[in-house]
Amino acid sequence: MPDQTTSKRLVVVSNRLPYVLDFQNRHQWTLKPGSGGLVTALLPVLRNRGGVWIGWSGSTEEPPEAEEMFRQASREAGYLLRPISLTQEEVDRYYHGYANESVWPLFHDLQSQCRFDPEYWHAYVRVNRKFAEALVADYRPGDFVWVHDYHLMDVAHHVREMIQAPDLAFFLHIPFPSPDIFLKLPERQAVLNSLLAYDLVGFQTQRDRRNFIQCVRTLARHAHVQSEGHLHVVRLEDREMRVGAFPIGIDADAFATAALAPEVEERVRAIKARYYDRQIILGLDRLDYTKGIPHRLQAFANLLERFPEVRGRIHLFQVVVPSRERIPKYDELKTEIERLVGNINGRYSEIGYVPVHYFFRSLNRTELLALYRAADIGLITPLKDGMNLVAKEFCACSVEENSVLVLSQFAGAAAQLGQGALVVNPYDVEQTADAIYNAFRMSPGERRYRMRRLRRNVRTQNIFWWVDSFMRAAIDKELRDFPVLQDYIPEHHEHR
Ligand code: GDG
Repeated sequence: MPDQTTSKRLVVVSNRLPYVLDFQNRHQWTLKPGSGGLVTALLPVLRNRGGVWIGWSGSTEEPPEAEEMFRQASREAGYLLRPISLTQEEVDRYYHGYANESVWPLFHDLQSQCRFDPEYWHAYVRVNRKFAEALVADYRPGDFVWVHDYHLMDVAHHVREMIQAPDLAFFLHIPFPSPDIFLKLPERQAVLNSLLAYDLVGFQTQRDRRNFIQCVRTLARHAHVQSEGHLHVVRLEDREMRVGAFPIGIDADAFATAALAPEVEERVRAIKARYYDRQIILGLDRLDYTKGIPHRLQAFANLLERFPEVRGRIHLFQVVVPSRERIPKYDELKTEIERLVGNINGRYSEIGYVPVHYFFRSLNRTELLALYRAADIGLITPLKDGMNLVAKEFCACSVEENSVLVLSQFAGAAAQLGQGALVVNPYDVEQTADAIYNAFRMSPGERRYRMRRLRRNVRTQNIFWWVDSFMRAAIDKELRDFPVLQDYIPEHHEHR
C-alpha cells in the first residue's frame, strides 16, 4: 500500500507567500524572498515534495504583470504559488490589527500590549473567508491541506461551509496561552470553535497543547477530551478532531553545509582575526517585544558591572531585524533598545573597546551564517516564543562545536535543547548575567560535550521529521515512533 503521507498533494496556506511583491525603489516590481520562521521552516518541505502554497502576495498594490511573475516563480520553485490580493484596509485590520495587535501579544502572555477592536475581528473573519475561497478553488479531493499560524485560525470553519474536505490540519507557530489569559480574548468562543473545526491542530510544545486542552474543557462543554497515546482526541457532537505537540525543526544539515561554504569561511576568519582575544555573544531577533531584547541588554550591563574582568574581553553583537514597522509599540521598542545600547556603550567603552555592536537591519545569508559560526555564545532570551529557530540554527552552524547556547526557559526550544543549553529566566537579569559569565569561562571539553548534544537534537528532530510526524498524526491517525517529548526545563542555578 502506498504511504499516504507522501502520496498526497500538499496544500500549504499561510498569511504570506515565501516570495512577495516588492516595488524596488518605487521603480521596478520584483519578487523577493520572504523572511521569518515560518518561511525558513516550510521552504525546504515544499522544495522537497512539491505542492501548492497559498498566501498573500505581500503588497496592496499589484502590477498588471503580477500573475505572470508568480507563474514564472512557480516554475522555478517546483511548486505552485497562489497569491491572494488584500486591500490596505484588510491588511490594517486583519494583519496589523487582529493578528498582530490582539492575538500576538495575548498568546505571548503580554496582555498589556493588546488592543482589542471589534472591527479587527470582523476583518479577520472576512479575510479568513477569502483565504478559504482561494483554497476551495484550488482544492482537489485527496489533498492534504495544512493551514499555518495565528492569522488563519478561522479558515477551516469557512471551508466546511463550502465543501467536504476530510484532511484539514492546522499548526500554530506561536504559544497557546493558559485559560486565565485566553479567556480575556473578546472572541474566545469563536476562536476556540474555529480551531475545533480542523481535523488536527498541532502546537509547538506540550505546554501549549495542555493550555489548549484546558481551554477546551473550560469553554466547550459539549466536547469530550480523551488522551490516546501522544495525541488528544476531542469528540464533538458530530465529529472528532485531534490535538498534539509537534516541535518544529530546521534543515540542520543544510545549515551546517552552508556554514562551511568558502565565502562564509572567509568572513568567519576575518571576524576571528579582529576579535582573536575576545569572545563574541550573538543576539539575533526580529524587532519584537516578545524577544526580550531590553532585558538581555540589562543582563549584559549587569555582567559588565559585576564581573569587571570580562570588560575588554567580551562583546555583544545584537542584530535587530526590522519588522511590523507600522505598529506604534514596535517604534517605542526600537527607541528603548537604542537608549539602552547607548547607555551601555557610554558607560563601559574604552579606547579600542565598544561593548555592544548594534545592527538594525536584516543580514544576507552569508553574513547570518558567518555570525552564527563566529559567535562564542548564542544569547537567546525571549520572554516567550513558540519555538525560536535562531537557537536551532545557531547550534546547526556551530560546526566546530565550541560555542555555548544560553537559552530562555520560555522559548519552546527549551523543551528540546534544555539539556545542552544554559537555561535562564530572562526576567532574572542577574541569573542571565551569571549564565553568560559561566559560558565565558566554560572549558573547551564541556562546550564540546554540550554542543554535541544540542547538534544531535537539531539534526534528528529536523524539519523533515517534523513534517513526517505531523502528517502521520493527521493521516494515519496515530503516532508511531513519535518520541515522548520533554516537558521539564532545568534552570541554571550556579553563581548565586
Ligand atoms: C515564528 C515564531 C517559531 C532572522 N534574521 C535574519 C534572518 N532571520 C531568520 C532566522 C530564522 C527566522 O528568521 C526567525 O525565526 P524565529 O523562530 O526565531 O522567530 P519568528 O520569526 O518570530 O517565528 C517562532 C517560528 O515561527 C517557526 O515556527 O519558532 O517562535 O514566533 O529562520 O534565520 N534571516 C536572514 N537575515 C536576517 O537578518 N537571512
